[in-house]
Parts: sequence; structure tokens; C-alpha cells
Amino acid sequence: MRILVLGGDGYLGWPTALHLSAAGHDVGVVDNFARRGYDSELGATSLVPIASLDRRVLAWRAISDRPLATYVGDLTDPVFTHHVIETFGPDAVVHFAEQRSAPYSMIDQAHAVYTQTNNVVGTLNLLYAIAELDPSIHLVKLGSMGEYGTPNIDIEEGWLEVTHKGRTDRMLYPKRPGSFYHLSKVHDSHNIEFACRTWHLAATDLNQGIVYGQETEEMAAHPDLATRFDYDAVFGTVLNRLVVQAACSHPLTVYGTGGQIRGMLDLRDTVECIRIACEQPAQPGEFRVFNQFTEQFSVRALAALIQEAAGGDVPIAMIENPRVEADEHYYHAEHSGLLELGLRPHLLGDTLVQSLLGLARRHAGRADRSLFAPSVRWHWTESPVGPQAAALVA
Ligand code: NAD
Ligand code: USQ
Repeated sequence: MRILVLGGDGYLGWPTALHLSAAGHDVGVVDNFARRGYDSELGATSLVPIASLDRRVLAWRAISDRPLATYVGDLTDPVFTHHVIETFGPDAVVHFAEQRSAPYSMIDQAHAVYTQTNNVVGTLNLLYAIAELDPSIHLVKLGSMGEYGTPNIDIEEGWLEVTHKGRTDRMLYPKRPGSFYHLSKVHDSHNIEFACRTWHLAATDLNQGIVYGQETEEMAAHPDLATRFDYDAVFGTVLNRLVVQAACSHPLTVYGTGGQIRGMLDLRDTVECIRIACEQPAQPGEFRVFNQFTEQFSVRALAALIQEAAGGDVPIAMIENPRVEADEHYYHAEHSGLLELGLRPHLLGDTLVQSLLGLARRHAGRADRSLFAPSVRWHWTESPVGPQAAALVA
């Protein structure tokens, strides 16, 4: 297949491009390097050194003898988006190219507006380009488990059968997300479902949980193939952050009681889920939704696992939660669709010590401890961080 990976210079997009290429597909990569720009803005860097996109592509060509086409541009530009789809002529488009940090979207009004404009307009331009040029192109869109929030009922895979006043209908599952970023994904999902229903496009919305890890078989071949690994308080996700903190003998930053439960998956499972979704596409007119995670953990259970794996010496710091979210709640989410299509998950218990802690320890010398404390608050107050978080940095 010809597969275009939008956001292919990012944490997930780059290893996915390699995985699809290694599986024999003709792959193109699109990116505007916004993610590298956020690093400069925030004064943060990936724990693992990363090469430029040009060097990455050259290294992959040298190792695999497989080319990757690259297109540098912004999806919010409708002319660029149309041009890329027309020039590459994909069978499937995998869309990772969004601003993906909840804290970044909550910094202030400008960051909220940027996040929603970037994400919603980029996806709309893509829907128009596909509809105009070739409606048979399968759109594989990265959504988020956080779109659902933490409802007090079971979370289904995208759709819910509702009986109301004696009548029954199949409706999009009601969403109650926890940040302007997560809201942008909800808006995307509604726009995509509308395009499938109205223009007969074929789309798969992958409501993905939190991804952890940095290693895949393809990237192991050369250091220039490495993907980024974030541990800062804005782009670092919880498990990756706690592992780096443990490697630096820094207290593990559990927000609130740590009772927040989230679905998670290994990076190796992300790239495999995308391959599976591309090779077994949705039908014309179908808005297919999968909940893409393999295990669920509370934050405090993760902290305890990491503390134990690190040898028991690292303290757990329960700090004031900078977010507004339930930290004790019911959580049960369906996630059988991808397993039924053939996913064979990697489990955290099998990889935590060897792979994740080993990686964090090898690169711990590059970690900047000032990036561990939370720096963005959800509450409408003048204080940028809670007193306990500030004390932690000191
Ligand atoms: P990332 O920020 O590392 O990668 C996104 C890439 O898209 C970046 O390289 C960025 O430069 C590019 N991009 C952003 N806006 C663009 C635009 N307008 N035009 C062109 N390129 C643009 O993020 P990631 O962690 O790789 O996540 C990829 C996708 O997966 C996101 O949509 C995210 O919401 C989703 N997701 C990520 C996780 C996770 O744990 N990382 C979990 C669930 C869902
Ligand atoms: N948390 C801590 N300590 C930390 C960091 C986070 O306790 O040091 C807590 C948060 O309060 C939250 C949970 O851990 O309750 C998860 O936070 P996160 O930053 O790991 O994840 P989140 O903000 O939800 O966003 C990440 C990705 C996003 C993706 C989402 C999947 O950045 O792109 O959509 O995970 S999901 O969580 O399923 O929505």
C-alpha cells in the first residue's frame, strides 16, 4: 500500500513510518516541525538525542534500501494539504499531526486557540482533500482515550446504543474530556464522523491511551533512527516521566491522590495497531472506532511499580494536582477491536526494568531536573504552580 504518515517526524509518527516501511509499504512522511519548535519555546529537549528528518531518512535508506518520501509543510494550509495528497496518491493516510499536549493547550488563551485551530483546521483540510481527490483513501486518525473522560459507566468503542423513552438508536459515545487539547480531538471525531456519513469517506478513529517506551525493532538499527522521549511537565507523559525521575533519583511526581486510571500501551503496540488498521481498512461510509490501549493503571500503582523496579529507594511525592480531574473514579473501557484484528500486546511488567529503566538510566545525564515539577495549572488562579511543586524543584 501507499501510506502517508502525517506528523511523521514526531514521537509516534517516526517509528510508525519505519514500521510500515519495513512491512513493505511505500511510505511518505509529512511534518511542519512544530514539535521541534515547542522544545525551543519551552526550553526542553528529548532525553534521547534525535537526528534531523533528513538524517533519519538517509539512515533508513542506508539500512533498509527503502526510500521515504518527505513533505515539509503545515496541514492548516489547505493548498499544501491538497498538494501532498494529490502528489503522493495514498491508499491510506495516518494522521498524527496535531498539537498533542494537554498542559500545552492549558497554558493560556493563545495556546488553547493555537491547539484547537491547528488540530481542527488541519483535520478539516485533510477531509476536504480526501473527498475532492480520492474518497476511497482510508483515513486512520489518532484520537485519544481522554476524549471520553472518566464517566461512571463503562466506556464503549466509540458508539453507544441508547434506549430513550422507548426508542433505541446507535449514537456516538458522549464525551467529557479534560483539556482544550482533548476537546480538539472530540471536535475532530465529530467532523470525521460527519464526513463519513455525508461523503462516504472511510475512517478509523483510534482512541489511543498513553504511550510509553522509546524502542522498536526498526529504530534499534542505528542511533540516527531514534525517536524522541519527553520527560518534561508539558510534553512528557506520566509513565515516561516517572521512569526518568526514578533514573535521576528524583521523587516521583504523583498528582493528587494518584487514583487517576488511564489506559496505556507500549510504543511497539502503537506501531503495530497502525499497521493492522491500515491493512484491514474501514469500509466506505464507515466511521470505525477502536480504543487503542492494552493495560490500565492508576498513577499511584505505576509509581509503586517503578519505585520497586528501581530498587525501592526513590520516594513517591504526592503533590497538589495542577489539573482539574477526578483522582478517584470508576474506569472500565472496552478495547477488544484491535485484539480481534490480531494485536499481540507487550505488557509493562515484562519491559519496565530492562527496557524503560535501562533507557532512562543510559541517558539520565541529559535530564534537566528543573523540568520535573508541573508548570501549568488548570485552575483559574494567578499562581503558576502549587507551593509543593515549587518546593520540589527547589
Ligand atoms: P508529537 O508532537 O511528537 O508528533 C506530532 C507531529 O505532528 C510533530 O512532529 C509535529 O511537528 C507535527 N505537526 C503538528 N501540527 C502539524 C501541522 N499543522 N502540520 C504538519 N505537521 C504538524 O506527538 P505524538 O506523541 O507523536 O502523538 C501523535 C498523535 O498521537 C497526536 O495526534 C496525539 O494526540 C496522539 N496520541 C498520542 C499519545 C501519546 O501518548 N504520545 C497518546 C494518544 C494519542
Ligand atoms: N500525572 C501525574 N504525574 C505526572 C504527570 C501526569 O500524576 O508527573 C497524571 C495526570 O494528572 C493525569 C495522568 O497522569 O491524570 C495522565 O497524564 P499524562 O500527561 O500522561 O497524559 P494526558 O495529559 O492525558 O495526555 C497524554 C498525551 C496525549 C494523549 C493522552 C492519551 O500527551 O497526546 O491523547 O495521553 S489519554 O490519557 O488516554 O487521553
